[in-house]
Amino acid sequence: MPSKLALVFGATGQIGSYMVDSLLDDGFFVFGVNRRTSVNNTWRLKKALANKARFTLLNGDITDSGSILRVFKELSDCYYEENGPVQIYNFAASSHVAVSFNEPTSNIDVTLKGHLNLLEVCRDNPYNFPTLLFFANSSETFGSQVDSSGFQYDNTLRQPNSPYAVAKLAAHHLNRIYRDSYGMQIASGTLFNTESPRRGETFVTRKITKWFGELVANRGLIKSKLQLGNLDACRDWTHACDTVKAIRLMMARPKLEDFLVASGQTHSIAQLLEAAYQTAVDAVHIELPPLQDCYEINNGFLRPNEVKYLKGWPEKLYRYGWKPSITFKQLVREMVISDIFLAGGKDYIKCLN
Ligand code: G4F
Repeated sequence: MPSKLALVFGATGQIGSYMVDSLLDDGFFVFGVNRRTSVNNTWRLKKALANKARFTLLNGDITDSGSILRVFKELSDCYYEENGPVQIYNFAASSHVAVSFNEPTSNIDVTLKGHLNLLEVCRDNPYNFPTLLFFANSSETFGSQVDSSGFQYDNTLRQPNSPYAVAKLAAHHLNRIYRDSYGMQIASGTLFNTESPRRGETFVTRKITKWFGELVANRGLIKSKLQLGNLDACRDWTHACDTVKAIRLMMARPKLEDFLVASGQTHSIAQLLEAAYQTAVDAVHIELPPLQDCYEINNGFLRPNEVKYLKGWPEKLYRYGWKPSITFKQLVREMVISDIFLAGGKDYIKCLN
């Protein structure tokens, strides 16, 4: 008889894949949902896919209710009442903020209407198994709002600055409405920026660490400069493993509620750039060019409207004993070293401790 059941939408993405790993480590029987694409996008699930006994990757699309229903049917065949409610995680989104300005309709279709489809299927679940639902909300929903203390709190006003953030905020409110109206168990976790070596290459952290990885593999010779946008914006970065621990903790509460996942610290993109550069310099035994020769500002990476400053205070998580285990410096180091390896520059690394 299988153990506890979990269903992860967005399983092939960064946080989704770490969530799958965490649930499998904890003995869950996990279904991941993957939207069919012409290119293989399952590299983050290498470990999970090797666990044929307890991990199944299903094709499905959150924008299509029929496909969600078919996933629920598969799940119902493995459901045993004594194992408790099925845990459902929704990480599926079109998560690139800048892209949402150019493709607002498709962003809202996936991020908002996709989640609404899931809420509706959970509400009228024809297979009757009880569910605990997690929604990955975003700190982008705060827009430019910051408390006078310099933090965003659970109750800080949310005033989105992008189509993506509008979609996330509307879905966040739908969660509250479905919880209050139908007694559904739903947690909406406002995630501040979440990073790791599995981060997509177009987000600023990974874009920077990948570029330094390639610089090292190229023995310090610059092929073309790193192109960046706004270096003054500040972000609150947490390692994806810590984010997943926080979400699991909140999903284990007897009554699900909304919460923030943040490190409580903020750094500018310029500080991130400097930290990644210094990490590379310290890690290798070849000479790297001065930082100012490595990058240039490209206005094409500026956004029509920017969120300038994010720093969250995860009050509820602190109360339940969570705090991040990986510092900003350790996170940057892990990403830079991983990217040096990936680019083929491991022979230039001095030592790994
Ligand atoms: O890495 P980013 O693209 O992440 P952003 O926009 O903060 O969004 C991420 O975090 C949100 C949670 O806070 C998630 F909801 C969202 O899905 C995503 O995971 O950009 C970070 C900052 C921005 O201020 C951006 O303007 O970096 C600045 N930036 C400067 N140069 C750049 C670049 N961002 C990108 N992607 N590429 C650049 O070249």
